[in-house]
Amino acid sequence: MPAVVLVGAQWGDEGKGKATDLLGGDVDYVVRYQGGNNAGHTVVIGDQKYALHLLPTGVLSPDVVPVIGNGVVVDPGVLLSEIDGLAERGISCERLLISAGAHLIMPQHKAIDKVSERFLGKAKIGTTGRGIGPAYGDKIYRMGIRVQDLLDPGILGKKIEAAVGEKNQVLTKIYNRRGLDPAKVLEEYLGYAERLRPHIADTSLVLSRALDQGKVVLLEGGQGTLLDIDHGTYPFVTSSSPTSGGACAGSGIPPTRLTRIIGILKAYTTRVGSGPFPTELLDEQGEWLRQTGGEYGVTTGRDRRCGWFDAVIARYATRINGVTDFFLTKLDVLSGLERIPVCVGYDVDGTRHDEIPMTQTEFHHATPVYEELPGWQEDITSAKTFEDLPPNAQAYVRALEEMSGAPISAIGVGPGRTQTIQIR
Ligand code: 2SA
Ligand code: GDP
Ligand code: MG
Repeated sequence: MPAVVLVGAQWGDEGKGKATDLLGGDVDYVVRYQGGNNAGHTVVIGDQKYALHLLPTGVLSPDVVPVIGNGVVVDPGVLLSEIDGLAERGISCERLLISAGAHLIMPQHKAIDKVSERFLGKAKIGTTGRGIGPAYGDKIYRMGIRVQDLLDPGILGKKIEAAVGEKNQVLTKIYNRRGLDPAKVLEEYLGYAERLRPHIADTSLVLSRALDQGKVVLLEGGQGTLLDIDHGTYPFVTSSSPTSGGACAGSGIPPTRLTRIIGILKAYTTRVGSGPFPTELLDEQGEWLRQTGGEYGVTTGRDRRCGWFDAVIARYATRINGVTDFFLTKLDVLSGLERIPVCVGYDVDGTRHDEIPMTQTEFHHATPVYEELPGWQEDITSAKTFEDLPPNAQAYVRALEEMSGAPISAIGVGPGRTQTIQIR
């Protein structure tokens, strides 16, 4: 009765969308358990490219039930446009289930996300501006409005009145912005309620029963380990728990039912938004990785910061998530390099660190200690087996596996559904 978690091992954009899609044929439910439409998960099927934000990637597999779990923050307007966009391309979201316990992103959350980032100036987080942090803030502050509130117009009206009233104080008095009209917000959300009603469910119960019946549930993480609110590079993180622990809290599936934790690991490192990034390349090498790897934000279009593989981070991801195996992605992007530096530890003010330093001050001071591995020149995008890879590419994979502390079970050699080598 397996429940499998798929988690980003770095700062997100490791290729989780493709990995989820790849497993789609063998799973019955795909569940988003945290985050919201800050995520951008790309899936390439034949000549069609899909960028999913709030919908679980499983929506692209006709026999999968896609589920938005209680840990997600839902922007209903965005969700409906995503559903409509897929419908225009012949993909039905009729099976979609949305947890009654998930929280709603409200217009005030988006307004505050944008204005507070401007207020922070140079110290900004570099958020996606989708209202994620403020929505989770209200959840923790017990002022949130949930999907189930859409089912009761009386309650919804009262909650919107209170929440918009409070945030109008913040918007007008602190940020000197115009407030929102609660009546208009209510009207807008009542419209969403009509369309979303058939999808709202007690998803934790549905998933528990499915597991009892021997169904396979895949819990699809957004963002990545280093963006986790607890275990990431705080405050330069997202406001949810992308790590495997978050999969339980955000879906209602208990830890005892998890059977496999797949870490998605890019063959180099990227990050979008502010915050420390020891292996970042600010030179033409970084630009080369960005262009060769197509490293641009799927949600905001921002340039992603790029750097070499960081084994300290990979080991950390193994430990924090309990990774059972890794999918290594984008190995093809590294073809053509003479030598490939890999970060094996940090120098922090003269002291060698083999683990992520305890404090963020130290992490900000970390400079990478590199080992260089020999590169390969061949195009590997058509490789079907591990043995098809050039010897140096095989050695690179084996070295990363050794340093990361968990076996690599699949290797991505291109964005396409079929461009994956299964190892075990
Ligand atoms: P937020 O909006 O509050 O979650 O932002 C807080 C930090 O989390 C980062 N973050 C992400 N990092 C990588 N990928 C994400 N999704 C998009 C993508 C990003 C995009 O797939 O490309 O399009 O810009 C994602 N979502 C949030 C964010 O950059 C902040 O550092
Ligand atoms: P996610 O947020 O983890 O789902 O990743 P994104 O979709 O934001 O970014 C990953 C990008 O890499 C997408 O454009 C994918 O199509 C692409 N991709 C995934 N796996 C591979 C791979 O093995 N090789 C190449 N070249 N691209 C890949
Ligand atoms: Mg992404």
